[in-house]
Amino acid sequence: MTVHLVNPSHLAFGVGVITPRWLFVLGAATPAEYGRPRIVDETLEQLDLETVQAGDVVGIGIHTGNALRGYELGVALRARGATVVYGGIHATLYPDEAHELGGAHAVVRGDGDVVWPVVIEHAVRGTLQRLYEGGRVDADQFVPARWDLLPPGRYMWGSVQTVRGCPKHCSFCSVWRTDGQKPRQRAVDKVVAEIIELRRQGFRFVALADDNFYPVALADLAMAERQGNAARLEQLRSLRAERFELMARLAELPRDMVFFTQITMEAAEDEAFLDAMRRANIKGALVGVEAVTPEGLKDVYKGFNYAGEALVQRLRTFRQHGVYVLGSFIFGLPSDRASTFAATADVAERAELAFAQFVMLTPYPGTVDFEAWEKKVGAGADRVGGIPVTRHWLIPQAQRPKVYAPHPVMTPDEIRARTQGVWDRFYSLPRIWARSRCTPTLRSRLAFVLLSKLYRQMYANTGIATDSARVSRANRWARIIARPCRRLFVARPWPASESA
Ligand code: B12
Ligand code: SF4
Repeated sequence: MTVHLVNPSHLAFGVGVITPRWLFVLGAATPAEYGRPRIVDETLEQLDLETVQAGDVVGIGIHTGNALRGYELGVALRARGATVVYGGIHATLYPDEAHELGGAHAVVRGDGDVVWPVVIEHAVRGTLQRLYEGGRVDADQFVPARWDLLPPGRYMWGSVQTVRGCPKHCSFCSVWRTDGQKPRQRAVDKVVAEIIELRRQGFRFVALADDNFYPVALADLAMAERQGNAARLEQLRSLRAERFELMARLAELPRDMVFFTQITMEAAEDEAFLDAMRRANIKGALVGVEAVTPEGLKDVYKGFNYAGEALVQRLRTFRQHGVYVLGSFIFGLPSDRASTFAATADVAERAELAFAQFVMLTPYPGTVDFEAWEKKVGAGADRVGGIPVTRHWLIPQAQRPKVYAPHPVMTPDEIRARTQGVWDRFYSLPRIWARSRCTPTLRSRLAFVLLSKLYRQMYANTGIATDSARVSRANRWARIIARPCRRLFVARPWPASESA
């Protein structure tokens, strides 16, 4: 019996930017007695069904965007006689769907770290349950990833998690509901050990795959103080101290390591934190800017962000402290108007962002936005090929609409076309070249240009969905530039004896 772990994707690029961490965590959680688990990441290459035999156990991890491909695989693998188990955020939200459409024998909700060995044992003994509750495991039970299972030469960045959970409650995000609002921080030693292991394999770039690297804002401390809540204050201070301890340890690693993470904009007010990030070589951060107007921020319950000129200043603060920002913006909010697009592009440029992504408002299940939308459209939801748009992930990729919620003043096509325009403007070659000045050498400027183009090809998912020629052209492009791009990120592996 072989254990297979499959990350589904309808598009394969041959090379991946970031290692999908769950594959290597569940690989590590697979008991040794079942042999070496087989890892398949379809963002590299599609699964060859022939490699799965009757009696094998296949774990398929799905988020909403790749659920349909996951179900297709599950049905085919079940037909081959394999035992099919689903997990991941989408299976957590819709366990019945995986049974009805994905040929599931079992579904795991929540974290897989502790429950996965139990599921395999039940599968082998023939005592499998329909549903397992993996729950939210404590930070000291997070299983460190098994990086020896990595296919060689395929990824640019490793991924290590330092904290799970986020205390905020943004309306478009499900993380605070699934991972919880209580930050679960991993012990510093365990995080550093994994980073060193990745460096031994030649990874210089590591994504800190956290929901929010900054779980305790200065405003949270001030609030606890104002409320005279000594216990809460103590708890927040200790979480904050652990962050500084982690960053101090990262700072001791060789200077060629580069880290990237996701963080809320409030960190810009915390100069001590930003300085610690710089010392730790955390050179980049995805910051959810979302909207550039106060109305837009209100739309997404992100009132803790800034708008207008204050926003530009906040974002520049990161840069002044040596942290380059990948700004994330959402288009299609009810308060957006035709003028919002150019205004957003202006802010992205004036704020000196290194990278940016412009996503169209997608109601993801498990979010406040999704629930409101589903309730509002009800049984009258538009249908594509008989599938209501409130189950958009079940619509085949090529026919999937790009804009879901009706907008008060713009048509879906207008929102899509204007969003595309902003991507095209931000990632035009002259603009990328000008931005690449933020890097020190010609080699790194070239890396910056290649990465910018790759990022745009992989993530600007705003093209006309039915134009499959365009999609495959973009895909081909990404495949061509992905390999040389990867070479710019890796380094000579450390010998096993070398330590930090
Ligand atoms: C790091 C990250 C990224 C990175 C790296 C992605 C990568 N290659 O790994 C980047 C920045 C590239 C990214 C991009 C995107 N992301 Co992202 N990302 C994350 C983040 C913060 C952490 C993921 C992670 O590595 N966690 C650590 C691992 C160990 O945890 P895990 O994946 O949850 O797996 C555990 C359990 O779920 C379970 N499990 C998982 N699979 C399986 C399978 C089986 C069989 C079993 C038993 C258990 C199991 O066990 C695991 C261990 O406990 C999550 C937030 C989150 N809390 O999940 C969002 C998240 C997954 N991303 C999300 C989104 C929306 C995106 C984008 C679409 C954003 C965009 N608009 O472009 C893209 C899509 C990229 C793609 N095509 O996959 C959403 C997904 C929502 C949804 N309902 O699907 C999340 C949940 C964040 C959010 N705001 O809601 N992302
Ligand atoms: S978008 Fe970011 S800050 Fe908001 S709840 Fe999700 S993880 Fe937290």
